[in-house]
Amino acid sequence: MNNQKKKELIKKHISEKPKLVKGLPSLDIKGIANYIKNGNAKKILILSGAGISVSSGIPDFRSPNTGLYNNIQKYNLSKPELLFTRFYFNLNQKPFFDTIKIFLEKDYKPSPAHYLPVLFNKKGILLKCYTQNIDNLYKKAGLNEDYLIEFHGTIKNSTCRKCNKKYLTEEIKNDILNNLIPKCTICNGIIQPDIVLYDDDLPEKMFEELDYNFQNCDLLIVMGTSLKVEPFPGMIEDPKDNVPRILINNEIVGSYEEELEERNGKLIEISKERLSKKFKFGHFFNTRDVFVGGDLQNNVIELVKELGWEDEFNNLIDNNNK
Ligand code: CNA
Repeated sequence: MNNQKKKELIKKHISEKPKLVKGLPSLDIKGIANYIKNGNAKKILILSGAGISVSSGIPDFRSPNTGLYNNIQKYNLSKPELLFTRFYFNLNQKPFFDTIKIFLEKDYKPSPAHYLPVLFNKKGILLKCYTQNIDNLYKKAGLNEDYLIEFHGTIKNSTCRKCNKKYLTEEIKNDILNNLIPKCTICNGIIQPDIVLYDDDLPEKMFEELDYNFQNCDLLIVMGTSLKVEPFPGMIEDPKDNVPRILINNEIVGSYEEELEERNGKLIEISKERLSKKFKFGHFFNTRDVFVGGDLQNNVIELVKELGWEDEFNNLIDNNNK
């Protein structure tokens, strides 16, 4: 193709900036709120991570200076993720139990972000809420368990690694807080809270309905996650191309550029098709991806205000706290 032809083609593309997807008036909170208010979102999926519980008092993993990964340097691991592998747990349980103490030290309260799916469910527009969090705060906010998938397990329950006897973590909490490894009353095996470790298989149940939900959702809300732990990074690629996606987070993650940069120089290949499904914030061809930076709790409250559901939202929180 000669240069003149190329220029003409580029000009044609530029003058034909694609329209935003149906029902989405603008790429911001207002646009998403209008999309919902006008009845376009009846099957909302939420994907969330540790960032939504930071304001409740539980640190996330990867935030610089404050994340839990800052505190585990003392174990001299080549990378902090090792501490949460089954391999390492089998060698040495103490760092694991030390690190999870923080989840048991206080009676943490849900944040506004935990109440968002509760509100959507009340409005009949929540399809499912998938979380990587283990802190049980969605349930404390009153989210119906049928609408919640805790991908990485929950701190609430525990199991003996040897005989599978089930415990409530409340029963072994004092041992953990007193630096003792909790042991089974039946077989003396180690009792571990039901947190999924790297190398563990995720229960089949987690994947039930997953394809269906992602193919049928009409809005994806991602918040408080660095999208570093599979399968979440892959999950954002799954909604149909005409489905708006909003990322409410301190930093941009899961983006086309980030992915390109990460893969650069590495042997890991990512297909063009997958790459094309990453977030396209700021791109000329972005027709549906909204990034809202800054504190996510303020932005959740802003979204609820834009929806005009503030009173109902506040009542919901007040009633749950009574
Ligand atoms: P992460 O990797 O620590 O990422 C957290 C993300 O949230 C980062 O992108 C932050 O920038 C962002 N963030 C933090 N605070 C705010 C805020 N106030 N406003 C906006 N953005 C914010 O955590 P992920 O969830 O992505 O990683 C998955 C791990 C973390 C899972 O295995 C979890 O079990 C594990 N984890 C869970 C909890 C919990 O249950 N509360 C706490 C710590 C770690």
